[in-house]
Amino acid sequence: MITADLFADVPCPVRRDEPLCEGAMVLRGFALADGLVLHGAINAIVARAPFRHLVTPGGLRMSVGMTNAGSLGWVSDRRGYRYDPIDPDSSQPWPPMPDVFLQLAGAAATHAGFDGFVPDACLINRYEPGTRLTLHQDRDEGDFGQPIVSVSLGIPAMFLFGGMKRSDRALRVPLAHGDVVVWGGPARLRYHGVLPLKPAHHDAFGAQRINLTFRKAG
Ligand code: MD6
Ligand code: FE
Repeated sequence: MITADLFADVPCPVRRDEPLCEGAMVLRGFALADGLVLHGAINAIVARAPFRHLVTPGGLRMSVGMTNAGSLGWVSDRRGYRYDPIDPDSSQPWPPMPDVFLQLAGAAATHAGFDGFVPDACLINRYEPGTRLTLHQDRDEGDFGQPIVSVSLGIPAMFLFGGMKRSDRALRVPLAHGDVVVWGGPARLRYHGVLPLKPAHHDAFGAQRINLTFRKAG
């Protein structure tokens, strides 16, 4: 196949859909065209609600830096995990969800077959080289009928996509700048995580990976 050989070592020349399982799909390059606008919007959010390292209910400091935009923000402390309308660091509401976030999340969900997705929470994760996210389920949201849309920006990461039990074997899914994962239906409660990031550099984002996860939390 001439075409396969021609593009064999080009990472992601175009947008392309990659099903992971029923209910979960990687939309390669779906956010690429919005990269610069997203970068500016993230910087404006972080100026008001800086990244912080949350503590798990068990007392461990998370290596991923986190902040939020939208009417609800995901937080963790010794009391547990929850969605809170107020940033506990500033005692102010989280910065509002930028239009570009809402548009992108809605379009990605529709593309993957989940129409009418209107997120009220965007968790913003910052990974530096060496940072990881252990296997977990996303189960603090009110309605598991709503999908999650996850946008990867900056340096690449290896995403772990497991099963319904923590001990189930996990697929390894490389995620690059501009990739979007949409996740819902029968896949909504699958375990997942991120392997420790390898050192790398991205022209706009530097030595970090930023992940936006959009949820309907309330
Ligand atoms: C990350 N993502 O990619 C972490 N959760 O940095 C998540 O934890 C996640 O990508 C639910 C659905 C999609 C995700
Ligand atoms: Fe998650």
